[in-house]
Amino acid sequence: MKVFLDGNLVDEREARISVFDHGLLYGDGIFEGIRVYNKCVFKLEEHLERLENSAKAILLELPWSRQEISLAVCDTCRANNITDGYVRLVVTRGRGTLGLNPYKCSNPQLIVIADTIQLYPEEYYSEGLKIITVPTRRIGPGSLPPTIKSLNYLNNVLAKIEAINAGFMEAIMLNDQGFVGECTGDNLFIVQKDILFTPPSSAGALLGITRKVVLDMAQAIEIEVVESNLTRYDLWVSEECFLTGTAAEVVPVTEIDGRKIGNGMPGPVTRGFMETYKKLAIREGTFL
Ligand code: PXG
Repeated sequence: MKVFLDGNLVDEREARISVFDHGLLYGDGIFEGIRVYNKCVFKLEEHLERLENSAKAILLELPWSRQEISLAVCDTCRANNITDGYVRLVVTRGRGTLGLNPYKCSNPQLIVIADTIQLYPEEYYSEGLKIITVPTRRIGPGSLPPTIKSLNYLNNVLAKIEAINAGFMEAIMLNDQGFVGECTGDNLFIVQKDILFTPPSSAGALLGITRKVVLDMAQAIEIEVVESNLTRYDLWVSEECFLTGTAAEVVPVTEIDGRKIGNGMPGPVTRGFMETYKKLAIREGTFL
């Protein structure tokens, strides 16, 4: 496999990063996960815009133009013959000294990995996921804005471990106020009385690209959308629930904390979004 590193496409075995890179030493960096459908990169501009915002928020000056990064993504996909796959774009703070000071770092590193994607088992989409709330709370916006897609995922990793150890695939993370934030790598939606609800970023949600696609689809079909604080109770008594993410796309949830959601099967609103999303994903995108 060829990966893009430091301006070149190199064999993955030759792709080396300094042990003094603060991306490794302190998780000081940012990333994006992007899908390729049918030789087209889905929502590339949106991902690059979010990357730029993440960089700005952590005072990391990107030494590459958006066009250069875009080219690196497309070149890496082409070099690996990716027609359908997943692109992991990572920007690290670069090589520095021991100690947190990012101003001692130079040469941020741009890494692009383009691979095929391991999709979730089909039964999750037909039967729905069973998920639970876990003890680990989402880091509050006052500590780390959830809108920054940073390389610090330990908070989410701990929550994921708790879910897996309890026999579940995915975890709901609450914020310090006890409101629903999101899942470990997906945003969360519920449907109640024909209204679509999702937590705002102030509650701890990443502003997901897939979340935005769903919000736009809802607007197009005139489903009312409310971004508001949600409690576990709101989830338990919801008629429908689903998760969104670049890898998962739109995945139904049919059980939360042992409570059946709706009739225990994916509901009509969720199924509508799943279908429309699939159609959009293969129709739109930046051609490789
Ligand atoms: N919340 C979090 C915390 C995420 O990391 C999403 C929501 C969904 O956002 P998008 O923009 O994908 O609709 C994410 C998504 C990876 C990886 O390994 C990426 C994510 C999550 C887990 C793993 O590339 N990002």
